[in-house]
Amino acid sequence: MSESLIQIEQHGGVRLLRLNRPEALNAFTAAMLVQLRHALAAAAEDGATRCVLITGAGRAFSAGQDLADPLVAPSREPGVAPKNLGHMLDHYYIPLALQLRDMPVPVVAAVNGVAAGAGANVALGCDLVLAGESASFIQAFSKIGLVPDCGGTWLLPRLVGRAKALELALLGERVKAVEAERLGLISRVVPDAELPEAAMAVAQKLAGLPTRALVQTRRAMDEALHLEFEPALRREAVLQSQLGFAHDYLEGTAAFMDKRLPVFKDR
Ligand code: LHQ
Repeated sequence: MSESLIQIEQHGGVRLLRLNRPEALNAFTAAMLVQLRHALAAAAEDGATRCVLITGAGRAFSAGQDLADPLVAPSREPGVAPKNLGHMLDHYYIPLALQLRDMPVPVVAAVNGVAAGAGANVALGCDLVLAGESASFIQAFSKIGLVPDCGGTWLLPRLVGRAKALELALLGERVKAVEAERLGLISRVVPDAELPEAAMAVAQKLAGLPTRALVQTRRAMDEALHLEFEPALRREAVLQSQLGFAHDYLEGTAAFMDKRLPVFKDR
């Protein structure tokens, strides 16, 4: 049997997913995207998993779409009909981006090397993005005549503002991890050797926090980006009502009063 394109490990409450085509810098094939979606769905369904951590095998996070994949590679023969790239997005990348946004647990990206094209935007679509010092981010689309996809046009202006977003997307230049952190594109940079441990520590910390509150925070912030101030305040009140009836609020406040560590359960 061929080696799995997504390696899966369980570390307590953390489900680690490792993109695993290192010979092609973990460039996404259709088969790999299907495996990644299955792995995310399995993590979402597993009640013991309270955080997902995504990283890459070898020297890259992901070089984005595999440009040699027959589903997207244009034929060089005259008269052969061009591929409809929108189908690839409709069937693979859009479901993946939505799945990441709707995960019932927080998702962390540990960017261990280059993240290009859709590889960059999969990472940026995670809730927290840690990167090793030698990692980099490339909006590689313009160089091959395409627009940023896998959420890039939505994520980039929100993360870094329109001016920088356009610079990143139009020039398609490599942005090193330290600069990415300075721009607000990612959460944190750590020395390369410390990335696996630092990312796992962050993931374990998230796994110990009240999952439902974390996921509702992601949802509320995404929604608030297109709300006026007062509707955002009212949305917070609705969510707070729901969370206030849940176990984790009782547990969190009880643990504070009792001067002990809380044990959160809600998902
Ligand atoms: C690759 C790739 C790759 C195949 C490296 N494919 N083999 C969605 C839907 C529909 C259509 C199209 O697109 C999309 C979304 C997208 O993601 S579009 C953007 C696709 N990605 C790119 O354009 C990036 C292409 N790769 C690169 O620019 C470079 O490889 C980077 C800057 C990522 C890394 O450069 P180097 O460190 O110099 O490595 P390398 O170029 O030597 O690559 C190592 C190997 O990986 C090499 O294979 P080889 O057999 O020669 O060792 C590359 O061919 C292969 N590889 N990216 N996307």
